[in-house]
Amino acid sequence: MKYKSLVIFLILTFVSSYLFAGTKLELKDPKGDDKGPGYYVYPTDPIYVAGSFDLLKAEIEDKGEEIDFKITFNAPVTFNWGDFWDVQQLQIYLDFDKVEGSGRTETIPGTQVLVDPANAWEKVIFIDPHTVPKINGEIELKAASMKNDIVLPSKIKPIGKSLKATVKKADLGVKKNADISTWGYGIMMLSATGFPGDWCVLMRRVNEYEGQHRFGGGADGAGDPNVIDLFVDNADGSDDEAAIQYNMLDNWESGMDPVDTSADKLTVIKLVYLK
Ligand SMILES: [Ca+2]
Ligand SMILES: [Ca+2]
Ligand SMILES: [Ca+2]
Repeated sequence: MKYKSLVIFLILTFVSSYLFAGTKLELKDPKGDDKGPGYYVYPTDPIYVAGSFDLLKAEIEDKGEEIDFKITFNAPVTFNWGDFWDVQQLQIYLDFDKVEGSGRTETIPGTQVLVDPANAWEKVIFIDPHTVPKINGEIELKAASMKNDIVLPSKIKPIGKSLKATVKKADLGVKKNADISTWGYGIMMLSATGFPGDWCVLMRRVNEYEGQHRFGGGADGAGDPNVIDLFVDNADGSDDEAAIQYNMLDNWESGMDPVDTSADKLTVIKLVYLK
């Protein structure tokens, strides 16, 4: 009898710590809104294949000790020049508690957006094709004040038109039985570069005019968002979400000088909550 209750106790303990393991979330995004605030254009070099920055779907799965994030866009991942893959950089901002003012509102330097204080984030997952020492060096140099809240995946696998990142819950500082369906998600597509601006953590900038390796449609200063696509609203992928994104990313002002930021005003984004 004693043995039997011990077994039951162990089973219940096991079940409760994995209560939410297996939870799967799916976010969708409309096709063709890979234009930031609606008017950005890709760089001219053919390495920036049409659709490479067009987010379509995010599948998030609780695996118990880890969480998988599979992000799908509208062109296959390519492998011509990067340490791992070529052009995409993804940032996934997580709001664990949905408490106004709890967490950070500034984003990784060079992203050039702010997060609504009602959606203030606790951790950001950084998915970039450079080596871990290079990424950590950039974070140390340019984002030291938030380095403890920037989490690198333990594994990233390119699959067709997707990047699948595996992140340890321990690295996010959350319990094994955290309910991922209550979190807020700010999933953004940027472009990676090994030669970023002085203040940018490996992301490619948007300028006034597009160039071989610069997006166009923004400003030569630093006030314009360097975000090309993101999931918004309830992320059901309906066409109206393109307009919501364009409005959300459009509220910026910028001077002409990328170093003198006194005339800049960053736009404010909201995260996606499925519950
Ligand atoms: Ca899209
Ligand atoms: Ca928060
Ligand atoms: Ca979008």
